Amino acid sequence: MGSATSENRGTAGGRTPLTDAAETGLKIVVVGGFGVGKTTLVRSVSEIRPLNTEEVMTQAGVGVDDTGGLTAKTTTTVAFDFGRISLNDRMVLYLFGAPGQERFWFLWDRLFSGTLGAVVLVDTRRMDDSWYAIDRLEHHRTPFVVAVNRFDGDLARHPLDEIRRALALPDHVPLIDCDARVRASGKNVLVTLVDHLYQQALAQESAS
Ligand SMILES: Nc1nc2c(ncn2[C@@H]2O[C@H](COP(=O)(O)OP(=O)(O)OP(=O)(O)O)[C@@H](O)[C@H]2O)c(=O)[nH]1
Ligand SMILES: [Mg+2]
Repeated sequence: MGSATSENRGTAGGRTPLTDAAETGLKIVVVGGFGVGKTTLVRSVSEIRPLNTEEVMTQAGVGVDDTGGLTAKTTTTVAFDFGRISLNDRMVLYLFGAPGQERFWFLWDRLFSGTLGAVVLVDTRRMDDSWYAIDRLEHHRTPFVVAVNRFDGDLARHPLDEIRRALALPDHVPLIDCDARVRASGKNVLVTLVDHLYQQALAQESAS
């Protein structure tokens, strides 16, 4: 899974017990097109050994699975990923990574049940794959942030404002860059989402 950095090495394999003070558990889903790095993100930030349902892609998937542009990818999520991260002593996020392939999308609506917020991961090489995720989240009225997983590291090639326009994202939806392989970067995505949820809750409170 990519190159491990000193930041993510060792965290996913460990078993950090949940602190006694933990009182707020939030369910978060990570969605997006095929191969954008959803499993990678859950793995790199999770403080428990994540549950993954990866299967090796075989010849049987040729012509069914659209692997265009993803020559190095050998496995795919067939149900979901599950991980956990404590943002602070009291707030714990339960992370569910969705399967990206179209033939497993029927699982998504169930996965959304009880979800407080979502991360949409985007790969600029396959931007169209993001539409379905954004559409489903808007349908469920689930607040979300969009994180661009920069596979080539080239932030200048597709600036964020260009991506915002291409995805027709309203201004209030946070849009950030990330590297799903790096724990600190993945954690930053989650903190951005929690901040967004908090701001939304405040806005709703003052409106009522
Ligand atoms: N170069 C590079 N590779 C990445 C990055 N993020 C993920 N990868 C690699 O891209 C591949 C796809 O990542 P996954 O995490 O399996 O993607 P996924 O979205 O879970 O895929 P599905 O579940 O099949 O939809 C893996 O081989 C990762 O190591 C990145 O930021 N840069
Ligand atoms: Mg996956």
